Amino acid sequence: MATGSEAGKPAEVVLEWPKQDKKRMLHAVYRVGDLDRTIKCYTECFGMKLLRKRDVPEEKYTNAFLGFGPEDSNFALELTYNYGVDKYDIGAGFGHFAIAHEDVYKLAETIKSSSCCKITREPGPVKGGSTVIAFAPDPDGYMFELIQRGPTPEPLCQVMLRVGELDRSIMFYEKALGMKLLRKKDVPQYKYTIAMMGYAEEDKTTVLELTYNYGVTEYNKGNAYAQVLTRFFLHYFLFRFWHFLS
Ligand SMILES: N[C@@H](CCC(=O)N[C@@H](CS)C(=O)NCC(=O)O)C(=O)O
Repeated sequence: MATGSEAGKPAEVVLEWPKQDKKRMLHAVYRVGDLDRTIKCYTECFGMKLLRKRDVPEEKYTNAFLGFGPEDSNFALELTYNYGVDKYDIGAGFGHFAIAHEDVYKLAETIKSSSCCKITREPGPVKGGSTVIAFAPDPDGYMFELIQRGPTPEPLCQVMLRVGELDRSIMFYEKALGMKLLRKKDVPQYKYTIAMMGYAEEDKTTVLELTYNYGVTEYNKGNAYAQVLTRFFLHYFLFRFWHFLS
């Protein structure tokens, strides 16, 4: 019988512990060039709330937390503004954040009529499928996918990352972070495969969408984002992990 890393325990037992826990994804942490500009876009266009803000002058940065509900129950975006830095390289490894909305056509109209955001992909069925989506980049260029979906407790529903080796990444998120593979979909006509990874169902919580583009084994990571935080164990142990690309 295979054994796990905890002395003498079978692998099945060692891997059982994450399932007993209330794990969830907490924050995505990334850098922006103008905090007020991003807060205006996320609140006025996307409908998020500014949850809190903290300035750390001794380290010359300010954080702002935004999301659709309180941080103790909802995923949040943790923006970092470094004094004097107004531009970052987002890289190609980051794909998008996704917002679930009951009427993507209406949301896209709200975004188009605002001065702070735009739509770069008009609402309509996803290529190769039927779900209605649209794309709206934020002022720094971080992409937001708008997904038409019924009411959900977590509208901030996906973080999409591109990976160079899908099975290896799936194993990492399963074994190291206790996530489950929720579904996998191959879209051969557009030459990519996606794997949804998370701690609960896709319509109830934020999930990681891993995208593998056929034949692409490496992505430029840029310098704009740092980490996604998850909560492990019942007491708050924040496990910071770097995006696992290849
Ligand atoms: N080559 C794409 C593969 C992933 C992909 O195409 N995803 C779908 C959403 S699941 C998409 O963006 N479709 C574009 C569209 O329907 O216009 C990428 O790396 O972003």
